[in-house]
Amino acid sequence: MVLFGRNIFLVEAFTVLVQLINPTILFIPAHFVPHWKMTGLFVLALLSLILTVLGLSTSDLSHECLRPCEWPAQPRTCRYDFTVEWYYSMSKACFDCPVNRTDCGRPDCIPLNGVPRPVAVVNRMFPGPSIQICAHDILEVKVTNSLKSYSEGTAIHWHGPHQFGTPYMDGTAMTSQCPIPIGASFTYRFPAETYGTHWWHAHAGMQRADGVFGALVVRQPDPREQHRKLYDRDLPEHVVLLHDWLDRVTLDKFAAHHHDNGSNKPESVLVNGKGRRAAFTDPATNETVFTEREVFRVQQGLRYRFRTISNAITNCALKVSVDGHNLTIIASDGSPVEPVEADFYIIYGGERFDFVLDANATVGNYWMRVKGLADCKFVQDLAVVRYVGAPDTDPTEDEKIDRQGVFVNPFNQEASETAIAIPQLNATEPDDGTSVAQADVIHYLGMDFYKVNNYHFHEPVNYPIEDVSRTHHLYSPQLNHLSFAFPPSPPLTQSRDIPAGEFCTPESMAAAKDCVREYCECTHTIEVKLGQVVELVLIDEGVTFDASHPMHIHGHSFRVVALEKLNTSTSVQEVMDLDKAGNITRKLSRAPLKDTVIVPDGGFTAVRFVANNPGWWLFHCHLEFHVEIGMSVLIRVGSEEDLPPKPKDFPSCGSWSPHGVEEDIATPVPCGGAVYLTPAKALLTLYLLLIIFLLN
Ligand SMILES: [Cu+2]
Repeated sequence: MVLFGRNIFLVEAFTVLVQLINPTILFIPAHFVPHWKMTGLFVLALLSLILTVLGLSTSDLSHECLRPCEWPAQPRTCRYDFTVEWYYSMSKACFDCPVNRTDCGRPDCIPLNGVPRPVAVVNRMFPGPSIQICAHDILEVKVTNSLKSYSEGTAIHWHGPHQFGTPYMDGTAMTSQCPIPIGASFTYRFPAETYGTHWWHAHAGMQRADGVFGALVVRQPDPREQHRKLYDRDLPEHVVLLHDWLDRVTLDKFAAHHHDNGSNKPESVLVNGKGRRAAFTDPATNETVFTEREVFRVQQGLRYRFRTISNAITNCALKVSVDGHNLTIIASDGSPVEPVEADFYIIYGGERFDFVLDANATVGNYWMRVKGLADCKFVQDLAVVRYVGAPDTDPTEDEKIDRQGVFVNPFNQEASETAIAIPQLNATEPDDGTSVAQADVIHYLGMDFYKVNNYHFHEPVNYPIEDVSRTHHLYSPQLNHLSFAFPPSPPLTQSRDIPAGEFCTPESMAAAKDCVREYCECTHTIEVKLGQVVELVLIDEGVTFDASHPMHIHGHSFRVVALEKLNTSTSVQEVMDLDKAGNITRKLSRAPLKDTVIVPDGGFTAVRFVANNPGWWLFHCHLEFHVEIGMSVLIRVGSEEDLPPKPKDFPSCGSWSPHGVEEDIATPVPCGGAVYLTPAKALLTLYLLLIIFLLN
């Protein structure tokens, strides 16, 4: 089997069990393994196979939907159960991990980087279950909220799938649905029509930042896969989730940063939830030991497709490279691009990049370097690319080497021969309606951190921004000088319950307030007509900080038609003037399709999409602290009549205040209490009557 065979289930189950017994014996010939272990392994593998066949496997990579994708497609319904709860890394389930490496693989042990802290997780896994299915499968995920001790609602967003015709399944709390209450469940069900490397994450509170996320890979059958000839293997274990990580719960850091002068920088970077930070001492040898790094195994002579996803939550651009190898970038955010060979690439929060690694080097161990930039510049993580036949040891190359050369997706830097910006990539999907000379509608969206009295963090009388020290200033990341506030009910399902005054535009707010000087907060909404070609020109004025915002759209992919860094700072007016003078060149053919894109600080990014998916779609910065305090806007596509029918008995929620009681519609209870005759009671009565009758 070229991709991976059905026997992956057995192999995978076997591997997990081998790891449980002793990870150090992996890939060691059988005759080196003690006899009792082999017998134990065989029995456990057999048991595991039976459990897998019965659909009771505990591992996400043994799901029946993880299979070579058939052509023509034979869709399956892929069911998952997600239980979201607060848990703990390095918990008692970890016993003597990492001193005893075997203990790190115990059930429910989440070692992370060795630092103990509360984590929000799905099924006590970190990252959460990896969903890997085929295009057109029906994905059905029952999410149960068990976040008891924190009493938070939750929702799971499918980051990448367009939800065309199923907007109710987008999983955005207070936009497409009510948060799932504690103790309740909500079952997402939608056809996986948007192929490629995607992911899922909580879209309620800051749970995503504390661990509620995982991969969602939608593969295509070989004949449909444009770059299929470029690689030999597309393995489920080569899905790579990258992210920054904090030593404490995100809310702690958020509160300290926003209400005081606490840091907003992460303490570490993790690869697939693994990293090294806390040092432990082995009492037997007195040696210092750490938690394990992620290892990716390759066979010399084969070419591998790697799928990387960034769940960065802070202003943390990540630079990815593999020592001794170049990377051939073939897709971003699920959409294929013409292959580009690079030394490294930079990935921002919410983005995905797929690359091919040609395992053509000498058999050995090579660092996969994930180096932090921006607010992550002092942290990095290393994983290992290990060739079959190489020893089970770390590479010897200096951990601090910073790879140079040709790269994709520059960070706050102008495009050049060596710095390939996103619009320089060429989509391989055919052009669409966005290729017209002039979009139907253009919205210029300015962004920066503005010095306004955001009353959530600066009470305007007692501690206004101008009265506290510079280190205590909270600058508001806004879009067109508006901070987004979610309405009291989700607009997709309960627009009639929302007072009209909740929604706003910069123009409607300007009538009441000077939002440049005063803090303005409302449900900022851009309305577009169904079928319109919409262009958003995103301008980062870049005056306050050098932060860059990765902007993510729900419900669509956009074409990135222009991206330019102009200076250390700019203004909306400057970019509008440039445009008016014809000085912004748009790429109108084969512009890359993405759903998340960076806006250079002191520059602009222009994106276009055909508004063909009716709904209310959030468009927002993907940095957790920015979206949390309103760096979002709703894009309403079409009208109420254009929406697909709402699923029956869809949950609702909203504000309430006392205004009388409901009319008493209960059936009057007869004297002595009501007698309700159910079929069972009727049968029993008949039976008793029959006995009495026969006995007489
Ligand atoms: Cu941002």
